[in-house]
Amino acid sequence: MTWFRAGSSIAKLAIKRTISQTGTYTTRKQTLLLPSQTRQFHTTLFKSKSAQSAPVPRAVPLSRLTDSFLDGTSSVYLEELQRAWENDPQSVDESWDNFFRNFVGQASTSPGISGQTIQESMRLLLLVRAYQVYGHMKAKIDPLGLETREIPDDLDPAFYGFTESDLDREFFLGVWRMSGFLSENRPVQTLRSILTRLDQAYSGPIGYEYMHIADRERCNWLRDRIETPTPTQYNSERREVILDRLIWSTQFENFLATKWTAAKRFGLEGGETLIPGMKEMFDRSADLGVESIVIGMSHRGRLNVLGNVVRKPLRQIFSEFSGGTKPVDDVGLYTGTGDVKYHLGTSYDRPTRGGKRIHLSLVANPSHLEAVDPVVIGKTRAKQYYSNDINRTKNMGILIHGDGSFAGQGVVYETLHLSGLPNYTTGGTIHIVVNNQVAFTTDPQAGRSSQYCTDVAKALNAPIFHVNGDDVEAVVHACELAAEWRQTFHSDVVVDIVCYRRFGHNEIDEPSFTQPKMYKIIRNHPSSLEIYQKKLLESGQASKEDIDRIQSKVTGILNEEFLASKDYVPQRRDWLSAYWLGFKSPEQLSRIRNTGVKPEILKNVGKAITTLPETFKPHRAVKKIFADRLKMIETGEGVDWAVAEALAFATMLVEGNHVRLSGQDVERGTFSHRHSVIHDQETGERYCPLDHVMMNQNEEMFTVSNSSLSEFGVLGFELGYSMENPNSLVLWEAQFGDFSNGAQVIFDQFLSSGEAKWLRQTGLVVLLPHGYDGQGPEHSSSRLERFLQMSDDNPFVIPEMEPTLRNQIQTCNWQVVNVTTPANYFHVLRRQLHREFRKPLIVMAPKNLLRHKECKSNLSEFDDVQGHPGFDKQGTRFKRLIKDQNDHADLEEGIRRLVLCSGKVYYELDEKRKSGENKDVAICRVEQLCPFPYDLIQRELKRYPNAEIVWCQEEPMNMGPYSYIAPRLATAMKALDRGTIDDVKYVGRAPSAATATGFYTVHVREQSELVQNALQSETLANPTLC
Ligand SMILES: Cc1ncc(C[n+]2csc(CCOP(=O)(O)OP(=O)(O)O)c2C)c(N)n1
Ligand SMILES: [Mg+2]
Repeated sequence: MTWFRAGSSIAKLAIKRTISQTGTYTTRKQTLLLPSQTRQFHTTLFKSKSAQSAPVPRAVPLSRLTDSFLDGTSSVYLEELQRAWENDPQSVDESWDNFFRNFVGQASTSPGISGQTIQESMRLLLLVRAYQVYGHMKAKIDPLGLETREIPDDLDPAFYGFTESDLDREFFLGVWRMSGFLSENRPVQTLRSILTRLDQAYSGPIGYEYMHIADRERCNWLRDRIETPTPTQYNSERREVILDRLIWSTQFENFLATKWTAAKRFGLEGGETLIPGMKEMFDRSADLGVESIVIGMSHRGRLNVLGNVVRKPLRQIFSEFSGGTKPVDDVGLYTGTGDVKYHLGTSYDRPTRGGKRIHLSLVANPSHLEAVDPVVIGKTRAKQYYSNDINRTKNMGILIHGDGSFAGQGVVYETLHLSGLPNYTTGGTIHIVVNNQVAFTTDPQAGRSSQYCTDVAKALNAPIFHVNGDDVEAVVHACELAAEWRQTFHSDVVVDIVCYRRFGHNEIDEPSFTQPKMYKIIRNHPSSLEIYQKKLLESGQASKEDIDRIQSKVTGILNEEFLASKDYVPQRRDWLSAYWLGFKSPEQLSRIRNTGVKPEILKNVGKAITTLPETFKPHRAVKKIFADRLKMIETGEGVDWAVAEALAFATMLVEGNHVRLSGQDVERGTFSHRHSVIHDQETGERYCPLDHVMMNQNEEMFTVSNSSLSEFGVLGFELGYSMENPNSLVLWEAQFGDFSNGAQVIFDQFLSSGEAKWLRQTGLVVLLPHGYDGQGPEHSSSRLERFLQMSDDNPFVIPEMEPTLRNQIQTCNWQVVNVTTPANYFHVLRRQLHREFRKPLIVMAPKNLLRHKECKSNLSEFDDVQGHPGFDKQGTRFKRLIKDQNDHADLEEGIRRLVLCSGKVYYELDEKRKSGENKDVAICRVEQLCPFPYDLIQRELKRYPNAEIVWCQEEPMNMGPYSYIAPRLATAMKALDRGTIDDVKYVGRAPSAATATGFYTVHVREQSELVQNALQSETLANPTLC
């Protein structure tokens, strides 16, 4: 390709000298200034480069510029145009008239292109292409002008052999199957005009990155909008709105700064144009059909967004700033722990410029940057489902990022990667980066390896608009364009607002400690408002009076709201969105309901979920599984885990709920047990029995979906999904529970504490396969101890346990269960929806119990018939504790040991007991670990008054439930005068750093030893370790 490097270096040097003197394109004859522009654009310079010598281009007659130059379609088009011109020269554009006159040798009004060579044409095209690809490298996007970027050679006309003398030559450029420069009905332009327009389009205050998108239609769409003949101009009405919004944004921060000088607010100063940008984006989105927007953002500018964009009442914001008062609820004191002001969420209906209304919700978020991203997307997706937004054009997610966190946090990538997945897509998220070019004290050079902080989005084929944050009209334009892109292509788009941070990371930080040079510049840098006002005044587009009028209006309102804030009393409990009306806070007792289902319904849905279409050809083994399942339903015996789960889902669907299960490989199930989607072995067609429980069932009503290989992103998504509507059972399953700590931030910051901090309930179910079966340290433990440690029930206080008064679960932050029977699993899932509040449920899910011959239930354990033999009179429901399966009376004085355990170790203990002489040992299963079932534990303590009390677990002593159980069991014992914590005897593995041994033989030995120990006839030492 070296021959493209045409043009002598001497000529280029000469040109460079001339240009550097004038700063404009010059020719010997004349000095031409660029057309007057409303914005500042870079000037294309011919750069001096030691170009290699190249063959001298040879002129080629136009007649030979045929298909080697134009593709087939273009030449046909040309011929048609020529015919039209021959018939009537007036019928074509003047430029075409000139073109054809030149072509046939007639006199024309322009010099013509008769000297154009094929090589020149191709080089010109390469130059245009280079601008499309690299033009952003030259764009003036940094308001501080700090960035020293090497402009690629590809943008230098001299690189392609063009010299100064070519500037006023006309070149043939058009008629390609492309938009923008290469498609105009204007075949010839001077090189000067081409360069000027390229600079205006690509190297002005917006740098466009989109050529990584491998889709001609999308690129053309953008080219159409970028390569416009003249830059966008807003009319006076729009300019006034933009000015008004920028004044609001700027004054809001100033006001807070003067009223609360020492308070942390993570102000937006330096990035104030975000607000007019967002508002215009929302207005444009509303014009294009968006009715509801879910917003996620971190600290920077959050209060400004809350006040000026979401329209949270300013008096409320100011009241919270002054320390606020805890919200007073009309029904109780359900106020939680609260959170700092810049984390709180809210939602409002906001009128738009176009006269519509748009619902905005800002999701509460923790300090953990970017953690809210997947939550917002999940909530958006749920809104789309509930509003039947099939095209995903009515509900949209918007995420606002910091430059440091967008580049650094992995969850950004995990979230972006959900965007195109059928069961996770939301039809495109708009990302705005408030790129203040610093992260706390860290410079971009230390904070990322990529050129831009937004490079991660290129993996998604998202267009990226880098815009100078000082240029409010450019910001507005980029934001509008993003809204149009999203509504047109239903995919992600990024607006990177390159700005600065006027003060420190927060208002009490000193930024010059670490960024002295930057802050020297910032100190003297005018605000974006000052810049805009000056521009409007100088161009006569606004008068001083206009500006003063808006300024004093805003000051007046801010002061009024400040005064009103002093008497502000928060009234409304705003966690109750429409769907949640009627749901109870912890002070309002929720009824305990049975979760059993009528036998005929069980049989009916059971049949639906076990029958496959006759023509469907499943795998042989799957066919047998389904035949066996049908038998379970028909005989009512031996119902296994997978069928119990499917029955729970099916019955909830019949009751009108939405059910959604997502996670890695959940369709088949990691352990090949679920088979909720089966595949025709000949056609590959999929069939999901749970989609056919009812006639004409909406396909999405039951959703089961394999997810991307992400924990943080997907769990966050499902959490957001679950929070939208309580009438849904949303479940996330980890491949193995061990991997769930990849989503630790979601567990810690949202799931365990979200209700306390933000008064938002969720009934999300998390299935974590857990259990010691010799698969080594990374496939055994869900870290049950951590979930229990995060539980907030007081270990030393027994709450009210009387069934009609009990609200233990309502006041606890979540539920942690380790269920051992299919029926109990069925009930615990159904319990999630059959109550008037929502609470997260952490399930230690089984692995080997999925096929364990003893781990079966009869259909009678699922039904609602009261008084089955062996069951409580209450009918069937979730059993928080399963008492000993031997037929023990209310008082068993002969039992010498009560072994309490949880999970699959029960079956091993039971088997051992059956094989030996241990009839004087009782074994009870604590199915619900948290909140602790004090009442049932005490019932069992009373049943066995002489028993030694043992906690047996298969996890190492520093793991598993032991540390949670011991103090609570002791509290229960103490209340009955049955001893203290010293009397809670531990039997299990010794403390360990790793969760489990990697040697199978060691596992087997340990496992049998701990079971043996728990049942040994001698009194136990405490602890008894293996
Ligand atoms: C996950 C996470 N890690 C670290 C922090 C601590 N922290 C708070 S703000 C901040 C810098 C953020 O920089 P950037 O994303 O550029 O946003 P900016 O504050 O500049 O707007 C850091 C590291 C955090 N909040 N979250
Ligand atoms: Mg930053």
